[in-house]
Amino acid sequence: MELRVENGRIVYPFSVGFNSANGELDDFDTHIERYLSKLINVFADADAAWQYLRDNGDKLIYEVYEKNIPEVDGEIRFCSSITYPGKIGDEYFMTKGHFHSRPDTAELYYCIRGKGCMLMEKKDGRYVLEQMYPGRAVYVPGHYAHRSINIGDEPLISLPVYPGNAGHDYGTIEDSGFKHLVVDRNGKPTVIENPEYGRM
Ligand code: PAN
Ligand code: ZN
Repeated sequence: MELRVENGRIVYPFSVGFNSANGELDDFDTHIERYLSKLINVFADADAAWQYLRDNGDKLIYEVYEKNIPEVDGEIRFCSSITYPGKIGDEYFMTKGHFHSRPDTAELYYCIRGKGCMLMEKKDGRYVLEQMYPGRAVYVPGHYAHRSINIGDEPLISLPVYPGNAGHDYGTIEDSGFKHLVVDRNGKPTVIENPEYGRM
């Protein structure tokens, strides 16, 4: 259904359908698709990313369906975030990750399908990894960059909810990356230091 917005605010209640099998949001306003060809530098092993492209062609790594909730204080934005299974080298498919432009704003991710983890990392490099699986919610406090990582073999589907005025700061992560990576070591997700940190 159409959102009713007046003076930049939602003025009428609505509900929305969420497909827990494929993550699609009914009547979405925006659909973002992130393909590997545009994410080469997101993965620590760029050579492995190029090799993947040569071997398989381009690949949808993750996608997001959103409603156009006004990005202002007092509103609540939410979306459907779907990260597909796979690896580049030994690094799992994942989202770009970001800080919020208003860095003190928090976020809640409710996991609907799949198996993954949320890497949360502060600017000083301190990090926390939380598991994501159906029925589990992850609270991301302010000042933590966050990225969802699919460590399973089916789509990782979650419903992130965050303050309307949070905004997205992608530049900080684009410039230096996360200090930590989650990689497959003998079939087990393992956190390592990012050898490319600071020189992405
Ligand atoms: C989420 C993310 C979504 C996609 O809605 O935006 O999972 O990840 P990237 O934004 O890192 O590409 C969120 O954290 N919003 O604030
Ligand atoms: Zn966020």
